[in-house]
Amino acid sequence: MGALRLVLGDQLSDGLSALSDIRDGDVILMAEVAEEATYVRHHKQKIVLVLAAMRAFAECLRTSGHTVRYVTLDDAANSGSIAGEVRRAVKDLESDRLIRTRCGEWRLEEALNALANTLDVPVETREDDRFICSADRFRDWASDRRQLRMEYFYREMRRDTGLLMDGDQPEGGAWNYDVENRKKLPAEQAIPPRKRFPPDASTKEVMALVGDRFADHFGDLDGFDWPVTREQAGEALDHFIDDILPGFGDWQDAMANGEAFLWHSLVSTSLNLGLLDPLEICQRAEQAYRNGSAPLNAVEGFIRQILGWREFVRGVYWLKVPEYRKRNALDADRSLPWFYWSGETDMACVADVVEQTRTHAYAHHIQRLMVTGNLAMLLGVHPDEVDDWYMVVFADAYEWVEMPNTRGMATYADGGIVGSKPYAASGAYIDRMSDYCAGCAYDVKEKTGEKACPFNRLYWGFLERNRKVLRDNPRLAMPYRTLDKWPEERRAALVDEAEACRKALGATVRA
Ligand code: FAD
Ligand code: DLZ
Ligand code: SF4
Repeated sequence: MGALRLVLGDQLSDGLSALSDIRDGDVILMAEVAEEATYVRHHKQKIVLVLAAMRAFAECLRTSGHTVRYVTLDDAANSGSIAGEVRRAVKDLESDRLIRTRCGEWRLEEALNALANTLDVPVETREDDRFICSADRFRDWASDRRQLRMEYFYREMRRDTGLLMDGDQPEGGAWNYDVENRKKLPAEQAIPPRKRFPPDASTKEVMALVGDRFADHFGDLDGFDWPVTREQAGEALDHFIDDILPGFGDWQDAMANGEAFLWHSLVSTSLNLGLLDPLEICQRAEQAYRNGSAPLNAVEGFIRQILGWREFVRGVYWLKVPEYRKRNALDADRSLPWFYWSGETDMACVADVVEQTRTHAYAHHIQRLMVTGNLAMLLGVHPDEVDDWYMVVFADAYEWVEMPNTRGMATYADGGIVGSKPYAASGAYIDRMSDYCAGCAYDVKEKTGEKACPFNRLYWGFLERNRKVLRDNPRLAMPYRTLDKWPEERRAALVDEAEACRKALGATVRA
């Protein structure tokens, strides 16, 4: 008899609140369950990542002297769900209480709250304190604001943590150096090689299991090389800080055909599992600036992603869920075109993003936002289908971070909670930030007709179609002023042009 302490697949942190006061007689429960791999049909590499990291973490716990009940996916008695495994463990071990850390996703949190009402033992649910800003702190910050804007939240977090501060002023005199972080990659610019982590014997075992059980899930398995232990995640971080971070700022928004990683940190997979700590990463980046090995635009830009965006979207998610999951401000009603899965499209930018996503379960932020996200918004794809795709295809996907990015930032389905305007853009943006258009079957200079870049064909029709919701947005005043100067027939023709493009790309009205 002792406490049962639950550790979920994305709670692989030594300092997890559910483990903080562990004592002799307590048992840690970790369970590989089919439900977590199939509630959305995750990329095969995501499943391998989580299960391989869980096995490695369980081994560390055992080495530190803890008792771990570890249920494998192929255990004949496995009930298939976390709730089922908790119930089974409480009964088998005659545990006197359950101690757990709040889940990252609302879905599982609800399921475990429902379970608590039916268990015969008390359940203690502890906060997940592996974030820089607690849920309460965020709620406080948000409570007296009409609009939630990341930039103001970020400044407050800078003050709270002292990161990149010079007394009470921002280091260098500005809070944000984004204007310096929008350079296109010159053709001759060498791209640095990245440290990757080929699978060891234990990970290969998981790969065989996943290849067998989830053969029909999206994505390649063979090239799996993500860090799965805290040590590997630490090595990857060292490599990023020492060799890559100096170029992070300049090329943050750049895209290059066939180049998945560029100067991005690749820390999200480890960070979201709990193998790395967000504050520690920010402090390491700041140190690189203070000792002169990385410039301010790179370090500020990088810290803002973690201290600002990551903490902000997590706060928004827990503030607005579950209502947020239903938002569809633009009444998007189309289905997701098949090429999002197959990659079979003449659009060079989309084909490259889908291909590298299949290979690595990764695409960098601008690819997610301005290629696949922008296109889904311009096409009017229903947010449920957009969410499903983003949750499936990326190794770092968890609803708390995926949904505010997808339903908020990328598609404006939340009606402006996360972003102050839709990030809608024509092909000119992609042309400016990448080398995709030079090798594309479509013409980025053409605005209409079958040969024209689909982003161009869709852009004005999108604005006209969504006039009622977007016309009064001050940040869209300029394009609407342009539209308003055009006669009604021309505006109607733009809607027809967009409709023809939606049809040509297979964005049909959902059944
Ligand atoms: P870097 O570019 O090196 O950035 C450093 C870190 O900052 C990231 O690891 C991440 O932890 C954080 N970060 C950067 N941007 C964001 C952001 N907008 N929101 C939250 N954290 C951010 N990130 C996820 O972790 N999981 C997701 O499921 C996810 N889905 C996304 C969906 C869409 C439509 C968009 C536009 C963005 C999404 N992001 C998601 C945010 C971002 O694209 C990824 O965090 C980033 O690409 C991961 O690669 P990296 O570690 O190399 O990031
Ligand atoms: C993502 C995932 C997968 C694929 N499998 C498991 C699992 O077998 N066992 C587990 O404890 N966690 C898994 N996870 C992570 C959970 O989905 C995650 O903890 C919840 O979504 C809450 O964020
Ligand atoms: Fe993408 Fe359009 Fe450029 Fe083709 S022309 S790569 S579709 S932006």
